[in-house]
Amino acid sequence: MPAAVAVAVAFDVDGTLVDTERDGHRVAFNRAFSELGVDRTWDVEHYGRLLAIPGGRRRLDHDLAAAGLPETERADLVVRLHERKTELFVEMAESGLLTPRSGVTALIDGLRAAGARLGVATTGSGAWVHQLLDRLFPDRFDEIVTSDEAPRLKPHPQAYTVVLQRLGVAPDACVAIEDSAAGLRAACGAGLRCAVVVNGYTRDQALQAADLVVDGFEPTAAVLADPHGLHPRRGLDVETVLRLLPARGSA
Ligand code: XBP
Ligand code: MG
Repeated sequence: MPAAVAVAVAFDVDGTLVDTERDGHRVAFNRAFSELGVDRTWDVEHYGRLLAIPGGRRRLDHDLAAAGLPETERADLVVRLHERKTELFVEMAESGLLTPRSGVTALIDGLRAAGARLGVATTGSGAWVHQLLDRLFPDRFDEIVTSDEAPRLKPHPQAYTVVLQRLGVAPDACVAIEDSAAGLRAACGAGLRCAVVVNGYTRDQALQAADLVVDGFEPTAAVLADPHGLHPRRGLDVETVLRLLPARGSA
């Protein structure tokens, strides 16, 4: 009788566990600009374009360079801006302003009850990731990998490769839950199956490589109203996630 194979689910953070970008990180960046006397404001549309650049520090450097700031003046300013932005984002996390995406906590608890090991693989900085996850998802994840442990940022697969090693599972025994094309590429690059839960910034991205694309963790009204259950953009429940894994040994 083959032993049961450990399975795992690795969650992305920004845009997946919490819809952090538009009203979280973007707002914190703008407050840091204002506090440090930098004449920049990232509106929703401009920040959406900047999200193509992984990592807040790189995003800042790219935008200030595009605004004509020479590298000699940018280097120190980018570090100070990102440090202040991170402090402001932690304050936002601690204020209760940031909440889990609807339905994601129930999925996490259901996967845990089904015996899956749970990990996090994010491009975000450890300084705020641990604060946010401790507050919103206490004691739910077995391993948390941030840009501190995986400095090669998505779409590079390093965050997923590291979380797989720490969880002790093989790539084909793990499903990634992502929100973006960059995260999808990182998960696929590490050999994981991947379900994408889109959001306002990622809905129109190229997601053809995903094993499943859904609008949210809970079925939308259109799905519930669909008598034949054929609506393609259903929610994401435990069985749907575990069905993405290849057949595995049973106890
Ligand atoms: C999203 C990112 C991060 C955040 C900002 O990470 O690209 O850079 O936008 O956080 P993921 P930092 O979707 O992988 O969770 O400013 O700490 O980089
Ligand atoms: Mg993300």
